Amino acid sequence: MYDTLIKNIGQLILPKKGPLKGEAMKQLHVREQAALAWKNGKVAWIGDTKTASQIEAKEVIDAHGRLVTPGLVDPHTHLIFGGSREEELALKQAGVPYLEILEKGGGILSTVKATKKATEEELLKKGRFFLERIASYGVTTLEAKSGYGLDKETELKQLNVVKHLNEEGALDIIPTFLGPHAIPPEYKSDPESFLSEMIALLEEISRKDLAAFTDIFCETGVFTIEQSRRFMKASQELGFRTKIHADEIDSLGGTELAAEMGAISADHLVAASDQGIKDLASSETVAVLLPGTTFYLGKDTYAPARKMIDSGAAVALATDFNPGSCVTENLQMIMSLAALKMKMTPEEIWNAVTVNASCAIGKEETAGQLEIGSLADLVLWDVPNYKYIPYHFGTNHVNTVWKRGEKVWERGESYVFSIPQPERQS
Ligand code: IZC
Ligand code: ZN
Repeated sequence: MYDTLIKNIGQLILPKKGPLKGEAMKQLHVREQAALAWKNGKVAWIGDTKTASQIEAKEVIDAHGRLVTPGLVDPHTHLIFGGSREEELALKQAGVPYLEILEKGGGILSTVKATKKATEEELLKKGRFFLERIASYGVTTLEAKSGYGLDKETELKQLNVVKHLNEEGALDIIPTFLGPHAIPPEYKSDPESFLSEMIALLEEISRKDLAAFTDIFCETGVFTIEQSRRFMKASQELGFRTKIHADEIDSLGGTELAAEMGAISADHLVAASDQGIKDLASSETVAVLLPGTTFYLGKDTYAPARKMIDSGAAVALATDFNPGSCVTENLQMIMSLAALKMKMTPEEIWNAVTVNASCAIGKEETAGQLEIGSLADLVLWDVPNYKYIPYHFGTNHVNTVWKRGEKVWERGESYVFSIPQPERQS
């Protein structure tokens, strides 16, 4: 006896294990007229709708020809922060660049001030609020960075909040320490000392198991390539795998550095050089692309996803959810931007938000796929096929989300319109 059976699934997406590099990203394993059952939070049976009548389950759900996929994975978010930055919208409209706002003490530094002020309880409440919305968009596993403390107390406060939210168990949240996210004004003339302070925190974070990865913002006016290499080396010596915000605005060579250091992911990469792309393709580093950020910063040049995939790199997609440069929890919107602005195909996009995203956060064994024995993290969508999601943008197509077989979000009874039906061959 299974716990739940979903039958009459029009398309069931069963991605192959990642990392999928280059050409392999074009293959998406789709099973039509399928059914799936789980027990004790794990996928226990996958078959045809025809044979599903032999399956006994406590609960049977009729998908009516709709799409079922693994729960989405969002491998880059800045989930925990105090305050918000809507006042900066007018500056953006006036053409003030993102890095200039930061240089003047706004941007990340304004969120740092608000995060220092917030209590752990306030950050927890706010985190829960965002998590519910993230789940509503079909995400069942995500990464969450610190980086709005820039001091020991507040960085640990952020990481403790992530730990607490993860223990509450609605979604799996993978924590990343992003101490070197900006240079505090009092260290402006001595960034090396600030970096040393952040490096000094690594031992305690490791001992308390508060982060799986470390990350650094390698960018003009923030941290240099040399400083990034120093921080990544120190992280690796303590057993952390590393991530890097690389070549987002200026082409500094962070992509090359990520490959050189064997980073688990290199993120942004809008200004990655041809050499950087080559290096990525021959490395195990996953390129995490964040087209929502390019869109939100009002820029026209997106990360060269086509060049990366055609060169043989593994590409993942993420929201970059944060209060400044990409204020959205909606990974479906990112899928549309990937299609429209980076010319990724629907197959590549689905691999990028499932298996490749799970590889970017070290969860390739448990997240982003549906196999017998894998977690029953899945989404029932109010759409007829997988190509429909990037196509119909800016809205939420989710009907129901399960995490470890438990319903964590559903659209509810308000759903009254008939869904688009897949065309059937007679
Ligand atoms: O708060 O602006 N780019 N970090 C690096 C960010 C954007 C987050 C922010
Ligand atoms: Zn980021």
